[in-house]
Amino acid sequence: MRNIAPRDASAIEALEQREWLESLDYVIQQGDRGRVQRLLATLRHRARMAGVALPFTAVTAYVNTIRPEDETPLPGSQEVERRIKSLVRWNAMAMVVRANRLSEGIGGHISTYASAATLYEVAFNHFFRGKGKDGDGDLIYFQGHASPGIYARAYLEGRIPLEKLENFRQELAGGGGLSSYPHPWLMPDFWEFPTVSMGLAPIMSIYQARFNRYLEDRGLKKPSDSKVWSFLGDGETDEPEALGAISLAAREKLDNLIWVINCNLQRLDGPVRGNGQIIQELEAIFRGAGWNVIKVLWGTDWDPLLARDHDGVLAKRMGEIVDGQYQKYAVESGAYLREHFFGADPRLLDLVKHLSDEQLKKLRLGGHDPVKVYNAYKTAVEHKGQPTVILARTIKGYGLGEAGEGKNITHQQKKMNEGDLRSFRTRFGIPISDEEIAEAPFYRPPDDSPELQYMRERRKMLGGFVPSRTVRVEPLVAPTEQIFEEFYKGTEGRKASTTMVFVRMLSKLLRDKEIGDLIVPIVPDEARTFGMESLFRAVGIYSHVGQRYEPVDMDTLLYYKEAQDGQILEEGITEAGSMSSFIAAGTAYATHAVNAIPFFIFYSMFGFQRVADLIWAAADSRTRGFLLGATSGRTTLAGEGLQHQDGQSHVYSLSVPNCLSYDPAFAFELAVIVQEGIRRMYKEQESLFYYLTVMNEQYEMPAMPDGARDGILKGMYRFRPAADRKAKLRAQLLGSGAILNEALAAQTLLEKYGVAADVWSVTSYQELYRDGHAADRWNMLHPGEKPRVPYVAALLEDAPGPIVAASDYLKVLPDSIDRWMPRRIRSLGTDGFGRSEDRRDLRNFFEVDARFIALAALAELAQDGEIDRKIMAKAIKDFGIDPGKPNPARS
Ligand SMILES: Cc1ncc(C[n+]2csc(CCOP(=O)(O)OP(=O)(O)O)c2C)c(N)n1
Ligand SMILES: [Mg+2]
Repeated sequence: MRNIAPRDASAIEALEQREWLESLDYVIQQGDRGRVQRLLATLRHRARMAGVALPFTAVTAYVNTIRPEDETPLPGSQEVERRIKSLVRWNAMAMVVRANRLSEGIGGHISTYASAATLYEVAFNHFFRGKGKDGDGDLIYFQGHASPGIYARAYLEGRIPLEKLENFRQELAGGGGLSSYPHPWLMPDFWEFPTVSMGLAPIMSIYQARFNRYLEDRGLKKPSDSKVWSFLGDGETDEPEALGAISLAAREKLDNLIWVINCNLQRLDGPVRGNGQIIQELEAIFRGAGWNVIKVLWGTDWDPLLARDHDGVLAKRMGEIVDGQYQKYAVESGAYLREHFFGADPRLLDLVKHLSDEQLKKLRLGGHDPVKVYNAYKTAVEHKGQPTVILARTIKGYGLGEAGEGKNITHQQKKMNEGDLRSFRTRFGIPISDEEIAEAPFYRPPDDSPELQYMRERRKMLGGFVPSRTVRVEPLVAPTEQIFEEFYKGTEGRKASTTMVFVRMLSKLLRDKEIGDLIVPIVPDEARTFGMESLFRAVGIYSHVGQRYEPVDMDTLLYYKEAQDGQILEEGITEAGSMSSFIAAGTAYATHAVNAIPFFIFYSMFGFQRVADLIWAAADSRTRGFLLGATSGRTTLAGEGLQHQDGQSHVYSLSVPNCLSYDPAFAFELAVIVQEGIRRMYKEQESLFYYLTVMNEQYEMPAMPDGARDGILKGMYRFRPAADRKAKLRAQLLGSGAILNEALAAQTLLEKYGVAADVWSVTSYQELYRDGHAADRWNMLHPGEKPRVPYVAALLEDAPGPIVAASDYLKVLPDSIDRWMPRRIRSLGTDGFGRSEDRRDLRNFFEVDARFIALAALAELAQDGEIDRKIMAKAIKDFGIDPGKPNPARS
């Protein structure tokens, strides 16, 4: 090949580039963007095939995604909307300031809403759809710390009275108040979704959008184009849950999902990425995951500057400033901006030479510009085939001026002095006089003012006020007794585990004519572990696109069947995602008037321990349904050891007020509990959910003793009384779950020592504990009335002898009911780290087997002076117990 001189080479390249650009310009001018895209894709492919490595870039320039020439003007009156927004701003600020004057330190946030006001107001006036007549509106996750703004708007709309506004964060005040953050539990007619534990709203919104599709695909809800909106902070995106499921949203093509990330570049302590650019970082992540990304960085004021930026110096400069520096520009003067931002290049200085310092200071950011925000939302709503994320740049504490705008302290600013208030008022044109200003009074124009009329009109056109939670569901007919009958009979000699029993019960419920369609089985890649794989074929695994492949096990009876109307949500390995599905399904009675009945079955250890905060969110959301902790019990799950053996979930679950927890031992117990749960949640429409532990030890399931039903639900009943109730030596043995069998075996062991023991099944320490405390409390407050007796106290009132309680969970569970016992309870449990072993050795290790239960009873009898301590020593020998064994609680 002939050598080309360097000068010639660059000349050739320049020529080449010009020719190629001219060709490209020609195609662009034809006006078909698809053609341009295809052409470039073909070129890229050709280069790659020829071995040319192309650099990967997931980010676009630091400018707006939507070009000014593609924008549409904002419909309606920008001026009235601006005035409405100012009124909301003022009242939101006043709420926090006034609350803190009344009660120092009561808290609240001014600056989050101040930065997000435009993002919300544009949506309220043009996009958020209320539930209207057909009940199918948008589902909106409001950023928790922006709640003052949402309340302030509801006040202007006439939905929240002044007294309540005065009682922001003082919910116990006379007449009631407003909860600090969105809590459906506390304001069930207003808030739909709890959002304040950061990171949870984003993941919940993804699964909510997917669940909306699920209901449509399964014919349980009319198809609609309603959207799920989630508003989050840029700092919030550091929570693993926030971004952890974004690929699911893209994979499922959830174009009914829109995220708005308020990129004020700040979190609580300081900048989100002082030395970097959070917006570019997020753009790369979301584009990489397959989302439609819309950057709204610069306001309309910047458009003419960018239009004249022919050689791209301005865009380049915009892209090289780190966030910490941008924050500095936000608090500095126009002169500073000129010197430090534009001063970097004479061409930049030239671009803005016609603007005064004052005008420079006023150049607005995209997230504060209604036209830019409107166009972003419009594009998002119309976008097909992908979820959309809007990255909107704003200033934290916008409008607070010296009191905090853009400053690092702004997140927690709750006070405004008279001067601050005066400037805020003047900046936003609120008609409050200098005399009144110090009070920071609320301001609401007359009902017939153009602002309030406009607000109401817009909301009427959009289907009503939001947020608003309305339950329109009809109570469900409870499933027939028939479904559960076989479980009352027991297994008649066959062995089964409670997990197997549960799966059988679930299959029967799925086939039920009344409620079968409403059952939503949710499982995170453990269906085979729990023996649920028969359901794959029976009801199908949900997939919006059906099954596009021939499953490898097609020729087997139980093949892996995916279907568009599949019923099972097989979530893969994500407990957080499964929990989010559980919440979406368990609140469908409120969001879609559908009585969906979710059963989320997980490895018990990865439930309360792993995703307890989402379980708390479920409680706050008034979720209904069943959580199933499978392979539960620290000594019942053999082999797996420390990593998997759950001994604490019943302790965690005790802290969730509307969660009822049970540790059933037998099929009939489980049947009674599930039947009652469905009745209470779906027929009586109570806001409860259930946590049931099911185990994998197989044993014969007995028939239900007469009269046990009530006790099963209340938490305890006598399963097998002592054979000789007149015996001199008596004891009471309490067992739960699989450990009940150990108590029964201990009953036999004790007979050899002349001790006649009653055996009780404790299905729920939580229920006993809650009932006991409720009675104590009532008695304390009603001294003149006949005292109430806690259920468990009445049950054991005349029960003679020591009381020994054993479960597969921590000793603190039985200890929790000690107060209502006729004598001190002796608790056996599984405190300590688990081990990988078989069941027999584990129960020896944790000291919860029949021998230890019997020995504990003998020890109590010896302490009472009823038997000689030598008998204890004999038992230790007879039972082969090693007294020198390490304490499992510490080893
Ligand atoms: C899980 C969790 N951790 C911490 C907090 C406390 N917190 C509340 S707001 C906040 C900063 C929020 O910053 P960002 O997400 O950027 O929202 P902004 O107010 O800036 O819009 C923090 C740390 C919380 N609410 N939840
Ligand atoms: Mg922020």
